Amino acid sequence: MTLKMYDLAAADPAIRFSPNCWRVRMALAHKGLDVETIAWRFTDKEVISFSQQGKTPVLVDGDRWIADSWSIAEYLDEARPDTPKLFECAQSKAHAWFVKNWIETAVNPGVAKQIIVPLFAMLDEKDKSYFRETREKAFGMTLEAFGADAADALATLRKTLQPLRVTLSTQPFLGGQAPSFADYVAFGAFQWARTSAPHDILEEGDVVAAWRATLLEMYDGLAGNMPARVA
Ligand SMILES: N[C@@H](CCC(=O)N[C@@H](CS)C(=O)NCC(=O)O)C(=O)O
Repeated sequence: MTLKMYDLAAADPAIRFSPNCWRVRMALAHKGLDVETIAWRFTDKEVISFSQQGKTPVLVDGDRWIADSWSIAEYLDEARPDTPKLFECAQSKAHAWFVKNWIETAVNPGVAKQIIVPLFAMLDEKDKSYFRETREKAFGMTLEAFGADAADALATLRKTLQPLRVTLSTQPFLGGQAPSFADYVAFGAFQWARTSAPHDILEEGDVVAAWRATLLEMYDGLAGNMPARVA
């Protein structure tokens, strides 16, 4: 039975920008699993109410559902043991857990500054007031005020990426010679930026950009086929 995944979309249903959803799209491709993705909007809460929470990604596998990108990766390795592993062993999973937490606490906040205002403009009209209200409450300021120091935040973000840059200068992937879920977690942040920011967050010649380009091309260009906001 084909897997189904609820995948956050912009007003244009073809634009899928969620970093957490991209982790799972890449993980499914890594495993060679077909998935039907369903464009989901922030305010479509009732559509995924069966999952007892209001966020995507949500994966549906027959009569089972799994929410949360990390839980989905764990589920896929358990439920599809004959497909390539996302976590080769307990130790690589522990390292990927560090990457996830580093991305979420050190990288994503800087990416959010770059994308917040342009992403708002891309959203479906029905999502806009919900997005503005929830994010402004979380930030304690307007979207515009939050994004106002995007240029300074970009310089900081590029410095923050140094551990990734140094690592990828001696090995092609965070997973070593082949990508693991750690790569897809990190890649999600760049795909979020690529679909939503009006500029490239990486400088030309950055080894991180070369790694990103490789991942954009993998799996028949699954991620690269998603239109970028910048050429
Ligand atoms: N820990 C969750 C986070 C999921 C999450 O925050 N999803 C966002 C999209 S990236 C969402 O659906 N937000 C809905 C909302 O804010 O109402 C995961 O890794 O999947």
